[in-house]
Amino acid sequence: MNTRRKFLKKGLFGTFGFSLFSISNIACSDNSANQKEPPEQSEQPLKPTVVSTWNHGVGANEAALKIIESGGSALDAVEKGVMVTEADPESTSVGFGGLPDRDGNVTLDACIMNEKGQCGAVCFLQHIKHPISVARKVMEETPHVMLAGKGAFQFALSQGFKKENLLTEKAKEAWEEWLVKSEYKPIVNRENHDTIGMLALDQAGNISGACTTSGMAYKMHGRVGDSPIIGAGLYLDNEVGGCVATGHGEKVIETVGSFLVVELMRNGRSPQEACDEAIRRIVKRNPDFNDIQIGYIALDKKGNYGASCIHKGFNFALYQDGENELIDADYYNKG
Ligand code: SD4
Repeated sequence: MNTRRKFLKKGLFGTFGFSLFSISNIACSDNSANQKEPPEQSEQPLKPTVVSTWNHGVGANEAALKIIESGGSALDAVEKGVMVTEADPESTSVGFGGLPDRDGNVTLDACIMNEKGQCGAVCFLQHIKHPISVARKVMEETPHVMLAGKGAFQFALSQGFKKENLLTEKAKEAWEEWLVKSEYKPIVNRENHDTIGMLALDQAGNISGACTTSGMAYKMHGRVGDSPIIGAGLYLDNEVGGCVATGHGEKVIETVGSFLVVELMRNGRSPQEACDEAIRRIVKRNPDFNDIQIGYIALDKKGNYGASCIHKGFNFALYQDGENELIDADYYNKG
């Protein structure tokens, strides 16, 4: 199913005032990723928007859009939005129910960033269901940006968070099955509901972002991915826009992916062009890119968005103009 095409139909015949940007965005998705037809940037007035990664983004957006529609802040929206996925035991790559590391521990990474450029993060955090809220507390209640492991856990307890067992039966069974071969191999588009990254643009024109994950399944104990690292899993600048990443975290860190996308936008690229370029940089450095999946979503200050990935299969949820829909991202590997 080409959800972008469905989206275009709505844009042309259904939704009042849908912008030219949507059309150019779709045109871009139909081109080969190597063809450079720069999508037109809309000069439309501000459009309050929420974008987030994967199928589970739709439910997360629902919670976020309620806040945006009632005039709330983008920061509250992204926190409340991703909390939906963190609490969902069916989502085996975020929060409660996340697949454990190779030793059977669920360890969580998250970060949050507001329109003032302030940020907070936790990594290698265990036993706390909502790492995103701990990350926000780090931002608001400490002089630091990131707390890790035991220190992050102790801080969470001091802030009133409860210690919980996050390893569900389903995740435990999957891990026990994995133990038989104990082969670590990240799988492209695994289960199609990985890390949740979200960007929101509120009615006041401010942008904020959040990113939260249980990381790569069966990783080494202590491994931290891109998701809690400002500039890698998430970055934004309220003068320009923001970006979130999902996928093979090591490759995102190596290219400081989200920062790169925002800087490309600052230099005049559209969100779509910036995401495409950041994906090409990873492909260029990794001749073995067949085994690597990365997805980026970017949003600028007017509500123009873009998304790109290496292999077909990455999708994202977009809330804009009263619609909350799943869209297939453009992808590099058309061969
Ligand atoms: C990580 N980027 O820990 C995360 C995992 C992820 O799609 O997003 N998977 O590397």
